[in-house]
Amino acid sequence: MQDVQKEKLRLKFLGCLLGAAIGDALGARWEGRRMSRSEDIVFLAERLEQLIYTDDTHMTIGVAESLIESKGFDGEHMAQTFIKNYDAEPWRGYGPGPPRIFRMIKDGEAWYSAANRLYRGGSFGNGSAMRVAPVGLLYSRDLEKLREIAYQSSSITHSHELAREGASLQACAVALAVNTPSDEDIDKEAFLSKLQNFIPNQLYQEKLAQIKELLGEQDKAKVIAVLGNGIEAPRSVPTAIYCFLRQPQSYKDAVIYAISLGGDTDTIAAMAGAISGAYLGIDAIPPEWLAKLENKDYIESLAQKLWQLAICPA
Ligand code: AR6
Ligand code: MG
Repeated sequence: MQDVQKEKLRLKFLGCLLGAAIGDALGARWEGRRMSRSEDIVFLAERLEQLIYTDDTHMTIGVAESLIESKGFDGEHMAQTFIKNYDAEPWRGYGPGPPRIFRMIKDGEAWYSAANRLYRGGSFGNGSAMRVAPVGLLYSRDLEKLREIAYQSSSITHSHELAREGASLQACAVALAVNTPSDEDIDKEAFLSKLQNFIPNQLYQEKLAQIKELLGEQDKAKVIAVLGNGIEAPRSVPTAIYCFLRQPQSYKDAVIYAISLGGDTDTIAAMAGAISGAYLGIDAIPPEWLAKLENKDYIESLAQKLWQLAICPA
């Protein structure tokens, strides 16, 4: 790869992880609300002194740390990284499931089986899709490997098929965004077709078809009714992809629109922000938002190390 190509890729890696963290931190202020006006979200974003992220980013950091330290996926290492991070900052707003799984693993359950004991058939919450962006970045040039690692990283806490497929779909969207040059317009239909070819699950297939139908839709209530804005992976991952595809040329518009839909705003904005940042690169993120992000330098350093690993695998 030429140096100029490598540098463009670096900016995309930074844009993805920082874009996800900012989406999470901005969205967290609106979590659980109904629809909001874009002007109100922008107004609050301008007034906030600091952008404090939640479990979405905390776990994304864990995924990135583990992939970097292990030079690839190591389930035991990733599970222990999640546990270490959770023990240090349990107040980040974790969903109900993961802390229970961390306890089981601490008590001796294997990392690959603990999650099966939660809920019926494992969790289908969006907790494994919200943190999967580093997998999408690192394996963007090998979608079968990406699928396998997305499944496995999901299985640590979310073993239900809908969570595993949701995580792989989000990782694939990040990878396609990374692989599309930012000075090239996104072909929305081609982007959706590639996702449809990638995902075997029927429900996600239907959701991707609905995204296409909704691209010109002005009525947010209809978007929410069809795609959802909830905590379940199938009611949030397709929504995040939609938020990106609606306004692919503006990171700010994609994230603000995601938050304006209400519901699980931090997670949907984090996932939309990850895809948008991966396409447009860090330069598309408003500098005043970047400057206010908690632990920005650390998140940036993780993105940088992931990039180094991606261009020069061990
Ligand atoms: N059956 C019934 N309900 C379920 C099932 C199931 N098989 N699986 C999940 N749920 P959880 P997360 C419901 O606990 O995915 C933070 O706020 C159930 O109500 O695995 O890590 C983040 O910002 C369960 O409590 O947590 C994200 O928004 C819920 O889905 C979110 O939490 C969440 O599943 C991530 O949560
Ligand atoms: Mg959330």
